[in-house]
Amino acid sequence: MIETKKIIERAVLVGVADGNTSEEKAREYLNELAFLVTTSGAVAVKIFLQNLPHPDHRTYVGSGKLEEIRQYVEAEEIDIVVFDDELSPAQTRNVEAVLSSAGYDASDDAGAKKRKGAKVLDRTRLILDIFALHARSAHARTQVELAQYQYMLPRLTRMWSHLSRQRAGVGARGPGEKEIETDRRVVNDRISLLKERLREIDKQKITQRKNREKMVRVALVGYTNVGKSTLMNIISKSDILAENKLFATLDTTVRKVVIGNLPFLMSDTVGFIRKLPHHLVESFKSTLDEVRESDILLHVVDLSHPEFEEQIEIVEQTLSEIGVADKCRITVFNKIDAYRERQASTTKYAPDDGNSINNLEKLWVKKLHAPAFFISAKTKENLQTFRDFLYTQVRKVHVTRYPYDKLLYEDF
Ligand SMILES: Nc1nc2c(ncn2[C@@H]2O[C@H](COP(=O)(O)OP(=O)(O)OP(=O)(O)O)[C@@H](O)[C@H]2O)c(=O)[nH]1
Ligand SMILES: [Mg+2]
Repeated sequence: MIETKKIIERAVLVGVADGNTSEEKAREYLNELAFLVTTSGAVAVKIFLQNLPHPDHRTYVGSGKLEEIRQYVEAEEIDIVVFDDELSPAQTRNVEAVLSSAGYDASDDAGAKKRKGAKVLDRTRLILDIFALHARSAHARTQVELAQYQYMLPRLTRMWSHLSRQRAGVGARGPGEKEIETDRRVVNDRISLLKERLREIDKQKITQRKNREKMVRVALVGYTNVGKSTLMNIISKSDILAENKLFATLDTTVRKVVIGNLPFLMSDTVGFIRKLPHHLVESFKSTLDEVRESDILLHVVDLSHPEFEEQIEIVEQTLSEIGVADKCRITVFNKIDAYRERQASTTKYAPDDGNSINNLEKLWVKKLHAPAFFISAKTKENLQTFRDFLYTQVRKVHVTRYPYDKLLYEDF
């Protein structure tokens, strides 16, 4: 029997701490990039961080730094170099000219001859790659493919020839895997076709949504990996994939939930991230229709994440981008169990006795001018209080829509 050993590609990460980003913050960003790399199936082995007033317009980092990276890539036989920003077509070309002659492409099965050249990926292409990996439904696959082609279009001549030298592995999933087409016209035709297909799917979705009549709709939104699907599973007693991965969920799932005797619809959807590629936001617009058409948004936050405040801002920005900034909002600070653990390991004091959570709650209710709950979807702490509150909010919307039902709920 022939044994095929899966080779895990090794990556180095490259970031810039510029005028707006402290070195500490840039490291935090690179940790997130490392998590993206892990999610895509590779492993990050080293970080290169340069302090610059702004990224170099020709090569992103300075030429000295790039040479240092090249030497490392060559010495350590690195497979992928990932940049923590979307590189311009020119930057990609220049960086590739230096790096693709260094290192080895290890995506061959064991025994096959190794080829020179490290892959150059930017943040956008890595995220597109993860989306391609996780897309299950025809809807999600079409949306990702459209975003990939749109990203490729301005990079076409260089990218196709570059892709043709690569085979499977991180950064090469989706259309790049298929036959290489060199004709820009063919790609444009493909983009039109995908858009047409999406329009068809959208039509079906609109009909589906109309059939749901005027049920109250609650949508879970939030940064990726905060626990949206876990919370959805608990509240709706369903079984959606929840994993310690970025972008585990791509399709919107809608479930009917009944609390007390009140039925409503709850949806779980794709998570947001810092610098979400704009092509993806564009092509995932219809996935986000469920959010746009919902009555109440549950913004789930991972309280245990060191950057949770920035994540809140990013989600708010993305919500504005899709035009739902003013929608009724409940903020759910999740993972208080992990938050306490982190507190206990980083302070000399006794483990949290609940006081700091109470204080945080007061602080955030004041800051947000809106209801906020501190829960753990894992241990179910405070879940009942949150569920009771959700019931009252859904009921408020419900009775405005079905006034004659009011009597039914009067005594509840
Ligand atoms: N410690 C702890 N972990 C949690 C809690 N809730 C969820 N998790 C874990 O966090 C990880 C992400 O959970 P998901 O529910 O997949 O998160 P998501 O927001 O749906 O993520 P995406 O779909 O990738 O955007 C999983 O490993 C969960 O088990 C919690 O309250 N405490
Ligand atoms: Mg999810």
